[in-house]
Amino acid sequence: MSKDLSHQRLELTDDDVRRMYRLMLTARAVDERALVLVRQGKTQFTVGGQGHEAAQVGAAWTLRPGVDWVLPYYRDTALVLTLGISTYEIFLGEFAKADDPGSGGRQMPRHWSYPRLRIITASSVVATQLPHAVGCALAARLAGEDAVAFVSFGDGAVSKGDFHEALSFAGIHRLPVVFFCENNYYAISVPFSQQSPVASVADRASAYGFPGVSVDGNDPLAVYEVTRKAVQRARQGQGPTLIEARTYRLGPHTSNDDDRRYRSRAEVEEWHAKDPLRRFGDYLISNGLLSETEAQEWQKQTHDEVAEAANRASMAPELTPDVACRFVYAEEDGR
Ligand SMILES: Cc1ncc(C[n+]2csc(CCOP(=O)(O)OP(=O)(O)O)c2C)c(N)n1
Repeated sequence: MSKDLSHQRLELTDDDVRRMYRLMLTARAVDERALVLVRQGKTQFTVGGQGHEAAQVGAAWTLRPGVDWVLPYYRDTALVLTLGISTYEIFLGEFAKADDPGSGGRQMPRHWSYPRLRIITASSVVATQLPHAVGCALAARLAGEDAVAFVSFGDGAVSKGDFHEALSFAGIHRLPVVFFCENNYYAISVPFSQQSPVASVADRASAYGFPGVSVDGNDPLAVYEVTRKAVQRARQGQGPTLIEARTYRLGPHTSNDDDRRYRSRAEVEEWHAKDPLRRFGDYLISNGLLSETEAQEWQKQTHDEVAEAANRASMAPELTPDVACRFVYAEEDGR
């Protein structure tokens, strides 16, 4: 049995890492179920984060839900599950039900918005959440709060003007922001090498006067370590950090995408061999923190729990036509 107890060095308990793994399994089960529902014609569209689970759980573990401002992007299922959104709530969004807490069924799925958790909704327009996060950080500072703003985005976002404006402003004012790039090397079909003249996202931070760090995004403990440091820096008034978590999207961009048209199967297989679920499961098992039997039971339990949540959400009340257009345009009574 190997004795590589990295989590103890990071002051994470055995229970912490078990819960992290369980969340990763749950997120994967949500994505798999959601794709099945689209294929069955029961929902219209979905977007999954298969492969990103380690990066997201590791990062989310450093945040204080309801205190820190969180501006996630559509791929962040494991991140929001870690912060406290339930699988049932996610499926209310998948089915565009009236009780969907994100938008009451008006937004695309996974465009998270949960005021109680200080999760701020993002536009579908890539990178717009970055300047919003900087605004949250500035507001927190002006309000005298010690809240940190955490914003996540894909590698495609770093080619947008919003990215540069956000990092520049945050750098000048040393704002408490953590910029978290989930670099999966593709912006739909465009490989990272064709949209960035430099190989590392993290290197860009030096142009704005704060640290940038690249980390293995398929290792939740490595991500936890660098994000914790970035959050501490932000809280202590030392300013922003740019983190680049290197990972891979194991599935298509969305349910509308056919990634066979732009990625070789050999490349995808290579990354399947580095699947963060398998890696972290092996870590737990080889260190005696989870038994093989328990691992199999957890697989089944998470799938069953997710199927039950999806089923319950499918039966929730529909959004009715008389209210469907509310909150889109200004209303006569000023609401
Ligand atoms: C400004 C803008 N351009 C194009 C799109 C269409 N679009 C949606 S997602 C996406 C790819 C984004 O890739 P990335 O930021 O790397 O995140 P990933 O989906 O790979 O996690 C694109 C081009 C958009 N939503 N907004």
